[in-house]
Amino acid sequence: MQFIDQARISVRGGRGGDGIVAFRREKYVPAGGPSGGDGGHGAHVVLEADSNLQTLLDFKYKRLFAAIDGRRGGPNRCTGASGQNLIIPVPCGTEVRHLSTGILLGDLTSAGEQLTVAFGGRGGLGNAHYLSNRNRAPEKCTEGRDGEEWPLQLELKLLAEVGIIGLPNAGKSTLISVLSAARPKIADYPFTTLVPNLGVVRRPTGDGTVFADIPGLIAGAAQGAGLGHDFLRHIERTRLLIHVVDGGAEDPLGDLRVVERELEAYGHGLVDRERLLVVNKLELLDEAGRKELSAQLEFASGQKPLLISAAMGQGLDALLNRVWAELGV
Ligand SMILES: Nc1nc2c(ncn2[C@@H]2O[C@H](COP(=O)(O)OP(=O)(O)OP(=O)(O)O)[C@@H](O)[C@H]2O)c(=O)[nH]1
Ligand SMILES: [Mg+2]
Repeated sequence: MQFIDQARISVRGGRGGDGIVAFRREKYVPAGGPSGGDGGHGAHVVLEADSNLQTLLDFKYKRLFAAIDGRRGGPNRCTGASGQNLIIPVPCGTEVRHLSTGILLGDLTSAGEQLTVAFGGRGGLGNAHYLSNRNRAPEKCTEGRDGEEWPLQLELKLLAEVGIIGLPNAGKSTLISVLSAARPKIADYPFTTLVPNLGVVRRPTGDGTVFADIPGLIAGAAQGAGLGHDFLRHIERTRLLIHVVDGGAEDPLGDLRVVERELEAYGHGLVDRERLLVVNKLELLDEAGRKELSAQLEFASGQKPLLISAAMGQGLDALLNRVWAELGV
């Protein structure tokens, strides 16, 4: 499933260094000519597609990117230094638009692809440039030019890598709300969530992974009952599913089976998708109850469930560690 991650940034090329006025002053060289060097050019701002990034998360914090200015010219016709271009890594698939006009400047699709988004200003000319037969001692030089400055809109179509599924009311939306900045509606009645909510969760390596909270599945979802069917299609493209079972429900084991059966009935390889089994609302169970439920679910599903309380924030680190391990990040 897709959603659009957006960021607005400003980019500014470096200013060109000024040219200078200088004259040769050397022993035995009377009336040395003009020797003022040119200014260096301002550096460019360049966007580069980087396959290690998946989201535009980092642009929420840093918005202005200015490349460094060129240096002034020096005496003896020395040209000032031109700065190194500022390279900004962006995820593959980022579209770059001019903010106010919406004009598409480029689409960075494959890793390593570059797009120059703000050219640095040219350096000014030193007086050595103005030497002529008429004027043997020019006093003229020019200033460096300003670099370009643009407001940009970055857009990235995100794919959810992790899907959160389960029966209505299991606590899926609560879970995404505590893991990410997403703020979906949460309520104690079924079908609170009508369309998927997406949230970006920061992984240990720094970048984000997109989680999708899918509307509750019910028996018959694969045949079109409830809301889930439309969204089963969306989770086809996730890499990992988190199946949330309500530990406080009357029959958690039965609930697990309902959802498993729907995945199977839907086909398209969904039952074979990597899945983490999570029991939510653990604080509603006492120690003995947790053990018993864990054992039952493990027996039925073949994997040890992770116990969490989304509402109380318990077991979330362990859950995320498992998620990163499964995704190989
Ligand atoms: N006791 C307890 N209640 C929880 C916990 N997590 C969620 N809830 C409650 O469970 C109810 C359902 O939570 P939601 O997050 O809306 O559930 P959902 O799975 O998104 O439900 P649908 O959108 O209807 O499919 C709400 O009243 C939550 O406050 C928990 O860890 N412990
Ligand atoms: Mg919900």
